[in-house]
Parts: sequence; structure tokens; C-alpha cells
Amino acid sequence: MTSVFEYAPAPESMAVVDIRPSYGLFIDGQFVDPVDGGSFATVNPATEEVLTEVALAGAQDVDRAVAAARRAYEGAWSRLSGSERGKYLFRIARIVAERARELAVAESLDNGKPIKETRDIDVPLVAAHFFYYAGWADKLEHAGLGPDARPVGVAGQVIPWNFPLLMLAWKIAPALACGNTVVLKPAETTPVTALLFAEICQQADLPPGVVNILTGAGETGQALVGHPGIDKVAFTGSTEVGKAIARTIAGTAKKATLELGGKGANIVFDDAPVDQAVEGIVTGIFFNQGHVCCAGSRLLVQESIAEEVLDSLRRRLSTLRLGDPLDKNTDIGAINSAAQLERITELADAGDAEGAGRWSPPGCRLPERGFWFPPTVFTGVTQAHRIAREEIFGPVLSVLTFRTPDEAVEKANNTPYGLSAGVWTEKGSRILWAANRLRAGVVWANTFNRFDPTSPFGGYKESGYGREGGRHGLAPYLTTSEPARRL
Ligand code: TAP
Repeated sequence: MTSVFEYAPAPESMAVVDIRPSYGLFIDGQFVDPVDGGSFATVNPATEEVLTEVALAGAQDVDRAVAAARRAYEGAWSRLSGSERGKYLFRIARIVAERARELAVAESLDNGKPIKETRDIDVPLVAAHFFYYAGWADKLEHAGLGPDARPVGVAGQVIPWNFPLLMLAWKIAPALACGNTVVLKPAETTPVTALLFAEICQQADLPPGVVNILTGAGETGQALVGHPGIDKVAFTGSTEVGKAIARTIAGTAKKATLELGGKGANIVFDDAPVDQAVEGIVTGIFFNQGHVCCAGSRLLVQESIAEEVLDSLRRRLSTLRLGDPLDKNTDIGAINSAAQLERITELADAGDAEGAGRWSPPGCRLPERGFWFPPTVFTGVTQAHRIAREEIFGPVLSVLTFRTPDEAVEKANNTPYGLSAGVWTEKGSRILWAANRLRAGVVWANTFNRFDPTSPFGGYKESGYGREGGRHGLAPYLTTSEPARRL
């Protein structure tokens, strides 16, 4: 019987990105058919056109992938020295850099984010993560766990759709540097760059089974994190699913890191340089269409300068271009899926119903096809409003005001989340004062949404636990006790 999945590499001469008509699962170094033959389509959210057909992994495929990862962990991979492992990571980093243009276009097509973000931010950061963790592979005795630190085993990793390739890098680079093997499930709506990454693993001659990619839906993720053959769960996604995963693995020996939702406060004090602060507000919430867990989705602005900041913000937003993600002048791309657009619309409507004032740039026209939402600012928001409490995960800013610094910190911390915050002020002492009081995993000062592989990232409270990035990002993939052997 002919396979519905095409495995032959496509000719070099085709366009910048060569997305095949269909993809199998990547298990044990090969693209293979799923056991039950199921598949699903992934679409370009800017046009609603089908990009490719992707295999749907079921429970038996999860078994196969975990078994392949276990064989690789106990076989060739575990016998390599740290410096040899590091060479594979350096090789992957170099191939990512060489294929950067193609990966950026594929990410924009599958996710809807503007090409200037995938080209200048996502893909360079992916390469930087692999370069950074490649350097750690032969220095793990300095990771903070002493000379006895050893890999955990097989990691089951589940990632969301907002930074598909970057979240993959956050998960795979430290896991491999520490000597683990992985089974990763990308989000259902953004599998393409993970599949291109599987090709990169082949290109880098990574030993079979070290990286396995299972495309599928939430059920595939559920089967993966619940599988008895994995030793560690790394999850990035919603707080709701994170809580379900914590319940699933409770009472097992599995280690876990959970990177969950957020409702970040971007605090502008009356001594802040207004023009810079406005740029930071725009980056804070409109970068990546607001599909950012650490977005500055609540603007807390000091009452005495609120009108000045809002006037300037409205003028700046009127210059943003919304449209074709592949146009390098585009600032705001498409919303990733119809389901996400529905959620954003529902929460924005709740803002209207609860009495907040909605504003979008008057000239902003939405394309007829695809999933789009205009940059939107709500004023007159109170802490009781849903748009001040719930994560919207879209290009919607809720503006609240404060009179005193104490009130600003109190309002910023008044959320079940604790992932990010920003502070805009000319006073260094005020930055330190606020950073010590804000319950947020990252506090940016006079900037926002800046990422670097050397910096640890993670949350407090319902934003999850564990840290990714930097030296701290190694600890979840290392243990000092004998790892459990499960087959
Ligand atoms: P989720 O619905 O939680 O999905 C995340 C991933 O988990 C997807 O791959 C999803 O598969 C899978 N999944 C769904 N149900 C599952 C289950 N029961 N067991 C195991 N896996 C399951 O989140 P999302 O909508 O993709 O992403 C948005 C959320 O992620 C936001 O709340 C955002 O704040 C958070 N986020 C957090 C961070 C950090 S670093 N804290 C970074 C990015 C995003 P399907 O895609 O097939 O449903």
C-alpha cells in the first residue's frame, strides 16, 4: 500500500521554504506512518489555506517514540562525552542559522506572526539557544548540582503555538546538553517548524531516537505526559492544562517544569520618558499579536500622566500596519486560529459589557480572509473587570491608573499569575524598590519582552514552576540520584 505520507526530500530548487504535502511522525530518526494512519491539516491563519497534512499520533505511536528515546538514552547517546554531545548541538545551531530564512518563512506561514519578528527574533533566538546550551554540555559539573549531576532520562515535552520553534529550542537544547533524550509534541495548529527541525536532526546526523517529534492534538500530549516510560515532563501552555498535567503525574517519580499563563503589568511612573515608555507598551502587548505569556497586557499608568501617555499611545498605534505576515513592513499579523480569535472576541465583548471604553485605530482595516483582530485599547478598566483578570492572549491592552507607587505594586500583584512585569521610571532606586516587591518571575526595567538564552525565565503562583534558560534551565534536566529505569 502506498503511504499517504511523503518522505522523499524535496528538490533544492523550490521556493525559499519547501513544505511537503504531508508529513509522518519523526520516530527513531525516520519519518514514519502513524499506527492507525490518522492525519490532520494545518492551515495558514492569514489565508485559511491548508499548508500541509500532518500525522496524528495515537497511544501506540507514543509507545514507539518513548521506546526509541529510551533505546537512544541507554545506547549511543549515554556513551558520548559532554564535548561530543556539544558538537551535535553546535551543528544543529549552525544548520538553524543556515536555514534561518526558510524557517522564518515557514513559521510566519504556519503561525501568522510577522516575518520581521520570525526573521529578527524567533529564529535567531533558536540558534542562540542551541549555541548557548552547546557550550554547557561539557561543563555540567558547574550547573549548580555538583560533580555527580547526571541526566534524568527520557523527557516528554509539550509546547504551545505562540513561539513554535523557539519553545522547541527552549525544551530540546538544555535536555540534550544534559544528556537526555526527548519526545516532543508541538501544538496542533503549528507543527511545521518542528517537522523542519526533525529534518535538521537528520541533517546533523543526530543519533536515531535522541529527538522524536509526535504531531497530534491534546490527547497525544496527554498520552505522552502520562506515559510510564518518561522520567521528566516539560510543559508550556495554559494554566488549565498545566494543572491537569500536575494531577496526572502526582505521585510518580517524574520531574516537571510547568510554564503557564500570565497577566503581566507594565507600570509607567510619572517620571518615565513617555516616548520610550509608549514604545515599550506597544512591544509589551502588540508583539506577536499579544500571543505572549509574559505580555504586558495590563498597563498601569500614574494618574497625573495618564492622558499624555494615552494620547501618545493612540498616535503610535495609528502607525502600525496590520496584514500579510510575509510583508516585511507588517507589524501585526494574523491571530493563530479561529478558536483563539473567538476567545479574544469573547473577552473584548466582556470588556464592553462591563463598561470599559474600547478604542482601535480608526483606519485599521482587517483582511477579508483569515483570522484577524485589530490592536485594541480598553480604558476605564477596573480590577474587577474580566479583561483585567483573565489572560486574553491577543492584541488587547487593559489600562488602569494608580496614584502612588504602593498602589501600583498592589494592583500589579493582584492576579493569580506571576510571570512578568515592567517598570518605567528614571529613578534606579525605584526600579529596585519595585522589583523587590513585584511577584513576577521576570521584571523588565525601561524595556519589555526582551529575551536572552542566558537569562532564566519562569513564573510564580499560577504561572507555573521551574525555570528555563540560563544555568537555571539545566537543573530540571539533571538529577543527583540514580535515575529510575523504566522500559
Ligand atoms: P494549551 O491549550 O495548554 O496547549 C499547550 C500544549 O498542550 C499544546 O501542544 C496542546 O495540544 C497540549 N495539550 C492540550 N491539552 C493537553 C493535555 N490534557 N495534556 C497534555 N497536553 C495537552 O495552551 P495553548 O492554547 O497552546 O497556549 C496558550 C497558553 O500557553 C497561554 O495560556 C499562555 O500563557 C501559555 N504560554 C505560556 C508560556 C510560558 S513560558 N509560561 C509560553 C507560551 C505560552 P493542542 O495544541 O493540540 O491542543
